[in-house]
Amino acid sequence: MTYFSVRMRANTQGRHISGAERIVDAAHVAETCAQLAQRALDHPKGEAAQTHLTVEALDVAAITHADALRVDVAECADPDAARAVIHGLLAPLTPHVDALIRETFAARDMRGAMLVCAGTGARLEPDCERGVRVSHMDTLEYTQATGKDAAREALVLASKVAAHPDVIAELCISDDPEYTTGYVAHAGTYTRIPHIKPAGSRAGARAFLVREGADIPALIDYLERQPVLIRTEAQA
Ligand code: WAQ
Ligand code: MG
Repeated sequence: MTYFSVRMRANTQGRHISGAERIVDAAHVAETCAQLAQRALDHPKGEAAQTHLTVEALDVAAITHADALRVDVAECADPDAARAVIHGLLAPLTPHVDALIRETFAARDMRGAMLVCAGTGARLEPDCERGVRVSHMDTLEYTQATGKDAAREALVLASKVAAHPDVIAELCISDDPEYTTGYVAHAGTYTRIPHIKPAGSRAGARAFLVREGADIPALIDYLERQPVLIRTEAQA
């Protein structure tokens, strides 16, 4: 079967409005284009003035598969409790945990994720303002998705990222001021973290904790370009 990467990005006078992508078979390309085009028009930031759709045939032999992470939910009543949960999960993995958490909460308006070396705490990506943008991933089975489903899309992204042996963990905070559930992915588990930030906060970023000595160009190539289909529990 042929698969296609279908990607949408939309802007209004250069301001990014919306972006989303799927990997689907030929029978679902037209429907997916329609859904993504509609999504750019329905975005809460306003109807996009320009929407770009890309449909790219994938080499089937190049597509790899990975299992979805297990989903767990931490009990957190407020951002202080959330901070303690994040610290508890990440502190065993790097001596630079405090800087990692501080920088992730301080970052604004990045399009991609920070790559942070677990051993040294150094930033590893070539463009630290932009970060590294993960692309070319979806669920193995076709799922119809009309609106934005943040939790589903985040689980797919986190499962692709975690499948690379040089990524030890991920910390994610949505940049939507009203979406206050974030997550930490580590050791096969995606731990949802409610109240990771107060409602109205403009914080929002991702950080990938990377093994010291990793081949960074190879890791970035995997994150940006390797097509990965994620087996979710429903399909197991
Ligand atoms: N690759 C790398 N980093 C990205 C990407 C990407 N494709 N998309 C977004 N980011 C970075 C960027 O810095 C954003 O500011 C930040 O992540 C947050 O992106 O289970 O919606 O799209 O309910 O706002 C978590 C769901 C939702 C938790 C996260 O992220 C749950 C979310 P957003
Ligand atoms: Mg967002």
